[in-house]
Amino acid sequence: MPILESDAGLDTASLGVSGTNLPDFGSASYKDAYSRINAIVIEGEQEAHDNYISLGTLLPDQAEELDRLARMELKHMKGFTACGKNLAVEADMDFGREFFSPLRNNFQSALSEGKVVTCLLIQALLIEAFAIAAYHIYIPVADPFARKITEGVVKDEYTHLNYGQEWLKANFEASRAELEQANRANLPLVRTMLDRVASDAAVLQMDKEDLIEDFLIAYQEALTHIGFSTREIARMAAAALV
Ligand code: PL3
Ligand code: FE2
Ligand code: FE2
Repeated sequence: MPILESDAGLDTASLGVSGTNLPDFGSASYKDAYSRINAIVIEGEQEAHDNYISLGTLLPDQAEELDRLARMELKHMKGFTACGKNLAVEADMDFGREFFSPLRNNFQSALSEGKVVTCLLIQALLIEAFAIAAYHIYIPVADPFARKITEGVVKDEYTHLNYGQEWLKANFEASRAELEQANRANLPLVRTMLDRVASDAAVLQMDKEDLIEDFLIAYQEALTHIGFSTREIARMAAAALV
């Protein structure tokens, strides 16, 4: 597929006439949207690394395992950095940092209070479910280089979600009240993040409703596994509607 220099407002990505179903990865509008999405992903992977290291300070007996998870996140970050370079896109890292600031602030205050349950809900459930949804929806519309990288990454993200859900399952009764509270405080932030990324994601041919659906499936499956009932999960999901 030829990658053409496009005129503003008339690029093949938005018209979907590139000859295949894939976007025009070289168009100005694709690269502009990618500069923000790529930054979100790079920042998200970097913060995920930092968060797993921080969790190791709250769970010293788990520090080795958490260190292993953290190292995977650095590998992801490097992979997605390469994806941007491959498309000659410069990631807008100021945007990426700002995008994550509400969740980052909540994680940091939970960390300073030693609230391991809240930290796990934010990083291992919400952020990982968000990443799993985003990467799933991205893979079929990614350029071949990024598709290969993202396919490798998404497998790891299940490992991370799984880590959080197993710990919370093993400590369910003691964690239940804090989980509900942390969900109420943080699920609306994820909803806002999805809303904010929707227009750029659309340029990458990623559909917002698909993202929400995939996110809710991953998140609700995790809550089920941890031990919540269907009714409790419905009540928790409703926190995102307010
Ligand atoms: C945890 O391991 C990583 C956290 C990253 C969060 C990713 C959010 C993604 C937002 C929408 C992105 C589309 C995917 C495009 C990939 C270049
Ligand atoms: Fe990751
Ligand atoms: Fe992860």
